[in-house]
Amino acid sequence: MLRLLEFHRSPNCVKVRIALSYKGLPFEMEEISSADRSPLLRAANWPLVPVLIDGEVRMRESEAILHYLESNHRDAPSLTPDRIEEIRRGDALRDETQARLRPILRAAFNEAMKPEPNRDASAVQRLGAALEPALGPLERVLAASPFLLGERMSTYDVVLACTLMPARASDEFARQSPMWAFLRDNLSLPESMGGVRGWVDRVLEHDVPPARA
Ligand SMILES: N[C@@H](CCC(=O)N[C@@H](CS)C(=O)NCC(=O)O)C(=O)O
Repeated sequence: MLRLLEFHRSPNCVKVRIALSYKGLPFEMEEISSADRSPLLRAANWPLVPVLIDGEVRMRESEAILHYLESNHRDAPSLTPDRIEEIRRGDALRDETQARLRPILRAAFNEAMKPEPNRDASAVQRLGAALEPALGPLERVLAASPFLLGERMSTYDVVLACTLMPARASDEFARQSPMWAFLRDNLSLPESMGGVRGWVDRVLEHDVPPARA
C-alpha cells in the first residue's frame, strides 16, 4: 500500500492526495510532527513533507511525486495532457501564474504564521486585492473551460489550484487550525474571479483522503 508522510493541511500534501484519489490508488497517511522529522529523514533523507513511500521507492517533492505517479501507475486515470502543445501551455501558465502569486501568498502566509496578537489582518486583506490582476490571465482561461487545458483535469490544475488554497481556505481547515481560520477570514479570491473560484473548488473536491487507521 502506498504511504504518504504529510502535514495534513499543507497545500503540497493536498496536491499528492488529490492525485492519489483521482487515480484511485489506495494509500495510508502518516501525520508528521514538525518537532520530529526523523520519519522523513529515515524514509527519504529529506526533512520536508510530502514524502511518498511506494514499496522500495521513496519520493520527495510534491511535483516530482505527481510525475512519479503519472509515469508509474499507468492503469489508473491519467492527469497527463495528451499533446506536447498542452504541456508547453500548462508549463507557461503554471510558471507565469506562480511568479505573480508567490510574493502575495508568501506575505499572507508569513502574516498568518505570526502569533495571534501580532497578526495584521488589514495587511492580508490588502494583499487579497492584489490577487485580481495576478489572476486575470487564469480567469480568462477558466471563463472558457472547466480546467486549464480544456475539459480534463491535469497535474497543472492540481498544482495551481493547491497554490491558491490560502485564498480559498476551507471551513474544515479553519476549524482545525487558527492559522487557516485567519486566512479564511482575511484572504479570499475576489468576487470578480468566478471562473477561478469555481475551478479551485472543482479541483479540491478530489481531496478525499482515506479514513485514518
Ligand atoms: N518544494 C517542496 C516544498 C516542501 C515543503 O516546503 N514542505 C513544507 C510543508 S508545505 C514543510 O515540510 N515545511 C516544514 C515546516 O513547515 O516545518 C514540495 O513541493 O514538496
